[in-house]
Amino acid sequence: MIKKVLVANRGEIAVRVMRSCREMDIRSVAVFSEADRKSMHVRYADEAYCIGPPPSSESYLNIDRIMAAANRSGADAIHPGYGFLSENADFSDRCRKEGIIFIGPSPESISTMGDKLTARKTMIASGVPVVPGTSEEIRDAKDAKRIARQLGLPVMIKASAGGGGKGMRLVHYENDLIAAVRAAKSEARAAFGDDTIYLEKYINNPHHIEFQILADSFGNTIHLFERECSIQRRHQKVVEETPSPLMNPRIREEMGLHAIAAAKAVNYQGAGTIEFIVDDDLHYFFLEMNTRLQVEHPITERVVSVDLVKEQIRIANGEPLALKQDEIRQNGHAIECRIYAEDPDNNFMPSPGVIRHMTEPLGLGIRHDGYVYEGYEIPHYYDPLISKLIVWGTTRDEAIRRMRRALLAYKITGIKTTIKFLERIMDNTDFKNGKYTTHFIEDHKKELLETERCDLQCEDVAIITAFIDYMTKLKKVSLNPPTVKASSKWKDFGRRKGIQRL
Ligand code: MV4
Repeated sequence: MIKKVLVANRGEIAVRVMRSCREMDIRSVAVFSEADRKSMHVRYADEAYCIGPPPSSESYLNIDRIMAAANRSGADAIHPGYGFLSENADFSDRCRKEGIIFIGPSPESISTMGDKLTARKTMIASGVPVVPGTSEEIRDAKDAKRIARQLGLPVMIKASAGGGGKGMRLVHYENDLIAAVRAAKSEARAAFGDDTIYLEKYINNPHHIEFQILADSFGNTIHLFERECSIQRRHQKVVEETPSPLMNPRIREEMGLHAIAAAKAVNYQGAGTIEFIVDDDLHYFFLEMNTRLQVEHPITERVVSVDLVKEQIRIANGEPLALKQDEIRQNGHAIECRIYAEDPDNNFMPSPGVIRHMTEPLGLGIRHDGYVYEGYEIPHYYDPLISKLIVWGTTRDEAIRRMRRALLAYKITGIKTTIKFLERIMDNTDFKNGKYTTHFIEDHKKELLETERCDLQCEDVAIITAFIDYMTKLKKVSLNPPTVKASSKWKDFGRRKGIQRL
């Protein structure tokens, strides 16, 4: 049985994982870079090890140093969180070889799903619908032309080693195809060391809907319904919700069964996510599988009442799933807003720095997963995610209103954040009506980014007020110089009739 877990991550997700460990009486071990000595995950853990300099390549991505910390601490398992090494097959393999439990899938599952062309072929073989396109790689321009004619333009060129929008190219006209194929190949070679590409028909007005799955080592695989993640900016999710306003019970059940089939096709174990692209007519297609716990997992936890990290740990312990498919229900509605240390008025430039003041939203139906505190300096080396605000309501309308209240109550000063931008999304008519696709942010950029006439933080107001107060008193003092010689401090005070010296 797992007694001690090393969390190979930082920030909010490291704290999130350790919270579940504590509830299970499992000791937690933090690893941290030199830039993260004062990070909350280091304070929260039962013990902590410095694993190197600030750049991730020398710390959170360094497998040798993480394994050394695991061995030194006597941890019997490693939780990778999301990002960093979470979808690295070599890391999962290394844990297996060193006899440390990797709280995640096997290296084989990670590799199969990590190679997008192999994943596509595997899905086709298991009867999971994929986007019309090739199941073999595109070798040259002639190949590309023939296939593009068969599919009909526009088409998407995708890198097999890519994913999450990396190395993608949209082609509208046949004349652009040759150049696009060449560019995509060289870009993929430079970025991933692998220039394998394939073609898919372009899906118009797509919705991004993903299914959460859990699979144990006894062959039990269940799904925990969907998350609607179409509100994105440059392939970075901004708002997620569940249930999806686009879905109906029939399509939900069908997609859930296909999600389970997708996981079974790679003998998946642990928590995972099947990403689908869905068009306006509810045709859905497998896009890729994320073989990790995702940033937006809390909305599923809230609506289905399952602690996904605890389930991951139980599965890693070799225990069977406690829940059966027919015991899982969606209850109410949950929304997550991602709060980033970015400046929406300056093209979402990262805004690292010291948190001067913070007031967190509280009350019924609110969960706040973060890691920053007053006086903490957000380093510039890592992802600028500060926290995730998750709300629950009995209905979608109540959840949106609750999120508005929470965002209005949420104050962070010292750095720029995306809070105001998120408030505007909650106020948007199309969002409120549940009528949106992955083009939402681009389509509503103007309204969402409208600059404030006055953007003062409360410290600025305090400084200005103090200055006005100072100037007012300065005037009074200089216009009415004391006429009576002070005989004592106390008499003088009374004579000045309330005008106090600064
Ligand atoms: C597509 C597509 C349209 N047609 N594939 C982007 C992330 C990666 N997982 C796949 N992506 C897309 N693939 C076909 N055949 C549109 C996107 C896409 C997208 C998908 C999900 C969420 C946001 C997106 C934003 C732009 C493009």
